[in-house]
Amino acid sequence: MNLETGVKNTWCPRCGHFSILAAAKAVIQELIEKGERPEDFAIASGIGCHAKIVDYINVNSFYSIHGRVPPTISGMKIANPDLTVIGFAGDGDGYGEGVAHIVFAAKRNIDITMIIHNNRIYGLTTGQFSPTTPQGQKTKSTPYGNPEYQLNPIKLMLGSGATFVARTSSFDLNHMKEMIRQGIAHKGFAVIDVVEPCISFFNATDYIRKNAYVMENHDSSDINKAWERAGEWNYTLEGKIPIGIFYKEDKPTFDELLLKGKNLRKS
Ligand SMILES: Cc1ncc(C[n+]2csc(CCOP(=O)(O)OP(=O)(O)O)c2C)c(N)n1
Ligand code: SF4
Repeated sequence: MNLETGVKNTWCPRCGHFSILAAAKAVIQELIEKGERPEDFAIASGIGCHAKIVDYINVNSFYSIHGRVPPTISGMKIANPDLTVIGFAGDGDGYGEGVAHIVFAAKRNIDITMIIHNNRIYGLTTGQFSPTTPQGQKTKSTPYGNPEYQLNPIKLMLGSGATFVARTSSFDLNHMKEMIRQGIAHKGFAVIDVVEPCISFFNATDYIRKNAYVMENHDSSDINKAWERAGEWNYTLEGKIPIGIFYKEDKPTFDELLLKGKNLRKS
């Protein structure tokens, strides 16, 4: 089964979105080779350069509206709980425009996977600062430097109740694939923050390449340790970037509880 769509790719050369596409496609392909059918998957994206990803993967997909990936794929999951649903969002899309949606999807622990293309800038609209743009960064909309403090989405997701919280780097394809594999396998709300460059408007290629490292000896079942590790890097342009699973917990999912409730009402 070939997941190519034949649609012309219009991302800038070396954009981080390419490796996210390669990793996501490889993992979906693996699952199909293990017996899943292409129609067992449904994917959706928000609005931004990242969103074009749904045009480039040949499974059922929906190009949604800005920030609304979590409710879109939540609806898919509730309507057909047998589907594996994966959402793709940008940092502007997921942590800015749609921040309430991602917080509430995490709070509900609905069984969906969100992959965040975190280039720390609004790419499609040509370089305005986003929630994860470091303070002081000069962008098109902050020519004297971003006056706002940047958001740490790992802490946001831990605080919202997400039961699988991971970070990876677009420069480590194998690691990215492993995080996506595990995120999809996780029963509950999984979020994978992919740190990547926007070549045209925030090219942090060298910094990310040089500083991302895989966490070792981290106990991902301990929320306090997860919080501590999340504070090691605060989405600046300084210091090492730990990647891996910060936190993982098994607990009943929203879709399970909702459907159980429905069955109970029927009986
Ligand atoms: C409700 C709404 N507000 C604003 C926009 C304009 N807009 C389109 S894409 C975008 C930013 C996308 O940035 P991001 O989600 O980080 O994705 P990237 O382009 O970097 O991949 C904005 C503000 C819109 N389409 N809809
Ligand atoms: S503008 Fe940035 S995010 Fe958009 S395609 Fe180009 S490099 Fe990628």
